[in-house]
Amino acid sequence: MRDFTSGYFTMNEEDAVEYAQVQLSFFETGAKLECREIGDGNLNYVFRIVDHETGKSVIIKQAGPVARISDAFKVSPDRNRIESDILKLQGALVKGLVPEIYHYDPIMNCCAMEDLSDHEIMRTALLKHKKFPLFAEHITDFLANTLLLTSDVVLNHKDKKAYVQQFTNPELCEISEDLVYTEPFYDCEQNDVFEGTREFIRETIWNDQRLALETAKLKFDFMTKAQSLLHGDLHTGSIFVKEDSTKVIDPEFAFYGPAGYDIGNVVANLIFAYVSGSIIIVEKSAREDYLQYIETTIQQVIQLFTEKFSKLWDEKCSEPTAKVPGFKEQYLDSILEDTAAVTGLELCRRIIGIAHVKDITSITDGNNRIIAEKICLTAGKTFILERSAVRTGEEFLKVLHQSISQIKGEQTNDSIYRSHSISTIG
Ligand code: SR1
Ligand code: MG
Repeated sequence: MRDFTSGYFTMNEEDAVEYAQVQLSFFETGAKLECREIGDGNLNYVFRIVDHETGKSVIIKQAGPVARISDAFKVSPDRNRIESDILKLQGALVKGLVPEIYHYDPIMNCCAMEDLSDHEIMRTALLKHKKFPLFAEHITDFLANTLLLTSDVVLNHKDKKAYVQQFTNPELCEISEDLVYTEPFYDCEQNDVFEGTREFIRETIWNDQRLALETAKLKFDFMTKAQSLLHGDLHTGSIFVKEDSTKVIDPEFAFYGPAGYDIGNVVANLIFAYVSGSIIIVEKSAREDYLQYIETTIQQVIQLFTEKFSKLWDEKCSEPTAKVPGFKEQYLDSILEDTAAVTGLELCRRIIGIAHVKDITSITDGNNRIIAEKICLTAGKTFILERSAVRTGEEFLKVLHQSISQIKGEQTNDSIYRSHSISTIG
């Protein structure tokens, strides 16, 4: 019998079953449980435990002392507390869009939560070119509510400062400061560059002093702008979807930062799906149909967020100075500028840095992967440098289309690139 109460250890599948039997009052006593470790993220262990007789199931998520992606990342298992706390808070702020937390254990650094196995990870689903027409509606409910209702615009300022303390997350923030804002923008040893793209990265990203200056400014915004309680890692691997439902998971990078960080992550990861689909889908009408869906979704995410945030502000704003005419518009404008910047940062860092996205790495033809990477980097750099000119969904799409045209124009060998797919949308 394992002792779960005297000290932390990382569990295996057998331990997780015993944990569920002993520490959770979720299953019947004596239930025959089966467990599988299903985590495919960079950091944690995720156990799915099922009682096949009753059909009941639960997820136990445990934070290890080092990241799965590399032992070099020593990350405090306290992130599991942050994740449990924020999921409870987000569940109260916006119903039905996050998993329910049943139990948190500060010794074993694990939590038990609702099993969402009837959903699929959004990145995996998008790689199969599935469409989720309600996604933009759901994710903008999540973004507008969580980002506005945790800010000084709505909260009593002492309560907000207590949240800032509760969600101070130095080690996970340091990972983002390094992996998102620093390493991709110089020839850092830890970067993981696809060799065929290296020279383009050197010329376009590493040798650009203006880009270095702008990313430095953005890094200081990330570290100092305690605007909203962020999810902190809202890529399509942190979102579960099915046709009529969206669930945001994995908020262990949560902290108080610039609201545009979460929105920019959503938009950038839709762009990865777009660039990937534009290259991988061979059949013309299927490709056009899928790309049209992603374009509409990007456009809707920006538009619906803007509308919902503005309406919610009118209903919930409690800070008198924030009611001064013009203040809301200026505040929203700055969130959208940050959104454009973070879209650019995420597009660059997933190509250059250590943590990639399958949308791009699963492109097996080397030349096509180089093209996809160059499109992402060109768009990424433009979003960062031109962020003050990007506000609407159309403007986001314009940067994407122009980047595609620019890279397409540079290709000397058209046979490696399905130009007809891009010219219909460029
Ligand atoms: C060491 S963690 C690498 C990346 O995985 C997470 O999901 C975050 O995106 C982080 O940057
Ligand atoms: Mg994660």
